[in-house]
Amino acid sequence: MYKRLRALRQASNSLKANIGLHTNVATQFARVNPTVSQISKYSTAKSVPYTADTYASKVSRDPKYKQIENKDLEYFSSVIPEQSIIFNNENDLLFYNEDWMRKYKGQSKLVLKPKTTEQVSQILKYCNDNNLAVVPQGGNTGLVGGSIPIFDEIIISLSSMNSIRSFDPVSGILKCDAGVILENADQYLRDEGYIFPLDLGAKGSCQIGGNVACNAGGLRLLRYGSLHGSVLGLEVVLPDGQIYNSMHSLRKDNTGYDLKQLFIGSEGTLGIITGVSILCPSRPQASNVAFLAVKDYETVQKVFVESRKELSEILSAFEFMDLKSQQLTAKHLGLEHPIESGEYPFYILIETSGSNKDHDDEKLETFLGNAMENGLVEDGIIAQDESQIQSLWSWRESIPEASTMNGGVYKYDVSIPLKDLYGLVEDVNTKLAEANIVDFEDGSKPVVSAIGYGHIGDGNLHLNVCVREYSPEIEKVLEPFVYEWISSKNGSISAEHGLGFQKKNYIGYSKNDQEIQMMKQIKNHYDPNGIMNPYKYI
Ligand code: FAD
Ligand code: 2HG
Ligand code: ZN
Repeated sequence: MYKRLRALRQASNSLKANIGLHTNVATQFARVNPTVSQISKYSTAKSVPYTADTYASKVSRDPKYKQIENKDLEYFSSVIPEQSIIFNNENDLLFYNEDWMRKYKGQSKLVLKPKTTEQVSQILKYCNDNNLAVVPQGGNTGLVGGSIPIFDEIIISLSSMNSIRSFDPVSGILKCDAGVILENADQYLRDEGYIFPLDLGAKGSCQIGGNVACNAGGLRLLRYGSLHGSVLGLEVVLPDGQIYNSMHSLRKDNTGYDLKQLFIGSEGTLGIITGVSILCPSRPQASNVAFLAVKDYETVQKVFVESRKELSEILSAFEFMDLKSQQLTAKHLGLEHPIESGEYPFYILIETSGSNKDHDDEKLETFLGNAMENGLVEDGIIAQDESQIQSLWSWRESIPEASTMNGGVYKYDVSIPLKDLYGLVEDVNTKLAEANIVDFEDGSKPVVSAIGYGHIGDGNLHLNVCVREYSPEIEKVLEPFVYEWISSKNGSISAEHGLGFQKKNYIGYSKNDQEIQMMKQIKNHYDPNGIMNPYKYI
């Protein structure tokens, strides 16, 4: 059973007193690793329209790109075996053409699944020489329409490049193929006593190469930092077929430009990442998760400040969730909320990770005791074992899926200074109400609700506008309003999901003209024919 905080407060100021317990809901929670088969069942049953049709006024096929001919297929068949090629089979192509949100859909007729870096190189060189546009694809869990084609671009899937290359148990450096699934890499490291320095809800499907390509942030960036810090080297195939090899094992190397950084977050626009060398931390020996209820956003911030002060080196995650996100998740999972005692405006998940259980327990309990005493926390629970820890994380990781359950979702992943962060959700809800399209209950309006949650520890809000159907009218209410709002607070329009197709016209809200010009120069230098993931990014 979870240890309950409120009852402890009523009975005693010491959290060590062992009274007051929630009923055990841990076992009811299913671990959510959205695999391919799980993905579509939560989204709208209707078929997804082609992005080229939905956004016909914004994008048209560039005639400079050649269409696939028989001789191209013959060439690809000479490089990889027939079973690594999907051609003209609509059913088999569907997964690769449609995105996770079922918002974007391309019309590719060809998927290639190379097994080696050399094969990727031969394919890319051929495409470059013949003006064939390509989309690199990992697990296709990206949330900005970057991983699917817009027209007939060839999809190059890394899913068959999925081997661990090496692991050094002294330094903790893992070298692997780009197509290794994140959860598999973490499982491998678990056996070695290490942990992958990134964790996120799509871990069961997303790939390390995809994570690096969009510089994913995830649930523990607060502790382990960004991939810009932990990635030590990359192997990348450039559009002309050259293989850039920097699969280094060095933490420190100050010889010249740090070229690998260019590819971290480049979203498949500069080359195809085929190998990753990454520094992995030791797996924490002791973990705790607490789920807390608080009365307002102001208090979320106060609890964050206090947790950093009191938990300091053992704090490894600090997530916040608003009430509507919790109501949706409960409905989606068909479960009661972990804190069963009532509804509260905001919830917080705090994780500690350390090496000494007694020490960490004591620190967490003192912190929570103080927070209760000071009136910061209304109610809360602490996981009592590993399965409860997993259940509480699972609840948090289910929100992205829950947000799609009514039909669709407009997702915005934004960085905003903490004091203003939740204001965006409030103002978007006001804007939707003014447009008379928001309605949380009776199903009569196209927008269900705007919800907010995210990685408070990183200043990163996830604004999800849950809708019954995607529509240009709703999008017009939201954009550019959301981007203007963020810009007015000096935030970033993408904290972690990237630009993709969704935000390619809006980069100007976060980067100035000179920055955009320099990015274009880099793009033109490495990909002069523009074959890499066109119609996206900038
Ligand atoms: P894909 O979706 O296949 O591709 C993403 C982009 O990278 C595309 O532009 C693609 O062209 C490019 N790409 C993919 N592989 C390569 C490669 N080998 N070389 C070059 N380019 C490549 N993101 C976060 O940052 N934090 C989160 O907490 C988080 N949680 C998520 C939870 C869920 C349930 C879902 C569905 C998504 C979440 N995401 C999160 C978004 C997403 O960024 C991650 O799921 C993941 O990083 C994408 O990896 P992927 O292999 O699926 O890449
Ligand atoms: C998360 O933090 C992911 O759960 C996904 O970044 C957020 O779906 C979203 O908007
Ligand atoms: Zn996130």
